[in-house]
Amino acid sequence: MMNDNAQNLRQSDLAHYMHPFTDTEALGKEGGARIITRAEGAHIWDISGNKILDGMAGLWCVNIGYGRKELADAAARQMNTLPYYNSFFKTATVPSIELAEQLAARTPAGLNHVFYANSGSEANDTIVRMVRYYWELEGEAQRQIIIGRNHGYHGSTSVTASLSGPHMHGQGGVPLPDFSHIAAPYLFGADTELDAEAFGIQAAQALEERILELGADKVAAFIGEPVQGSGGMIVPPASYWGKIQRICKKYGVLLIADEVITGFGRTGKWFASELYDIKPDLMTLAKGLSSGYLPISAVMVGDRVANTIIHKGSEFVHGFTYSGHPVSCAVALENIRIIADEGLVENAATVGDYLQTRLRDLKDHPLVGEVRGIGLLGAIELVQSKSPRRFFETKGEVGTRCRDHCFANSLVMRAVRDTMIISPPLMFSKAHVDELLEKARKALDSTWADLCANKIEGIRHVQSA
Ligand code: PXG
Repeated sequence: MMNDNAQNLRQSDLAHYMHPFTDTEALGKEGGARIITRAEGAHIWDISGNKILDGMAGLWCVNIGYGRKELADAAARQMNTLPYYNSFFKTATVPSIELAEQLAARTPAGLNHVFYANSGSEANDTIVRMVRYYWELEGEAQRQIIIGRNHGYHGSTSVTASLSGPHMHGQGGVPLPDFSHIAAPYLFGADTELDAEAFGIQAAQALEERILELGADKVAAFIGEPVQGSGGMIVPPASYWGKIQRICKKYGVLLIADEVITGFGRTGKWFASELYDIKPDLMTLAKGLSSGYLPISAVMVGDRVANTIIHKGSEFVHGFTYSGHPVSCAVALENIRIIADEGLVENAATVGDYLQTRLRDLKDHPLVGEVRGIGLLGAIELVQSKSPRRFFETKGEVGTRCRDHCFANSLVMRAVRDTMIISPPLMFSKAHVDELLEKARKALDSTWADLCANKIEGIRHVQSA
């Protein structure tokens, strides 16, 4: 009965449902989607009853873990009181005001205003309009260009895909004009003799070079994720952000920290901007803001931009029907309460340290070129050869195979090219880390066995262990 149902659902899914970032034809050939039916804590269950450890917290978002009834209750209470009202036309709702106050208090100093949206993409789209409007009001309307980075990810609307790195370009008329990209501070991927400190400075210097190339009077802003997430978990050297900040200041360029992944405890601090001492003019929040229980995002607007827009501007012609949705705001408030009351940020720091230590145990594995991470963000980069360092030419095949082995071992780990990514719920315990590492090693062993048996398409095994 259950299996018939699963089969029918899979067929219906293939017939009607276009998934994001999915090759639907290939999915059909593989037998269709894995259907997830329930979740509790750090585990999810599929329709066949398999219990799977979620090493990705959904899509980097379920920070408090699954199954928290308090959030369902907060949503139900708000739905029964006021399911919807907007914040256009001089109105507001109680939860949207309370959440704005909370966010202004919790985010780094100077970020005192909030503009709500419903996704990270909408928030970053909002930022692009806001930044350009700011420069118009400041009498420098020619400052249009926003500089992002290779491997950056800021969303998939036309504007935010343009902000994102070149891996997001090439389809559907993207990139739009007036976006520029510099290299990421990706030490392991770079062909360099520099140490981390010097490399960080050099990577940041690329921003100054680009600003000068474009003309400082044309550059509106620089955007970066403090730690790049879906581009392959790129943790910058300690020297990087300080230098970036100095360059932005020197040329008056606005600094945008996209904390969609790193916000709300992921790195062991409430916000990664604290970790790297970044003082952004604007900050993007989504995902962990509601732990993914409902869609909501927020732009934190620093005093410099807010003062101009509020005092020099008139109406900012921008907003969404669901900006500041009261139910999403009520859920976000309860989520933030849980993160604070249950010490989940501190837990992310402590269990995160344990995760980083245990990850290093994998360095002896013949496939593992590097492990890296911070807090409850981890990455295992797979290479064809450790020394000399050689990456797989078929970028992604080996990672995908490893991810499939993870699933078969009841573990969700995401593959970015050939880097395996870990971003679990912040309520993860050391026992969860142990479970994850045990399953990850098995998946690595199975991937290695496939490689040695030349079972991965396009790759001939040439490495000696
Ligand atoms: N900024 C960052 C840093 C993100 O990681 C967005 C903005 C866009 O948010 P929305 O809510 O519009 O998706 C993201 C989203 C993946 C994956 O496969 C990552 C994201 C989204 C979907 C998939 O790693 N990050």
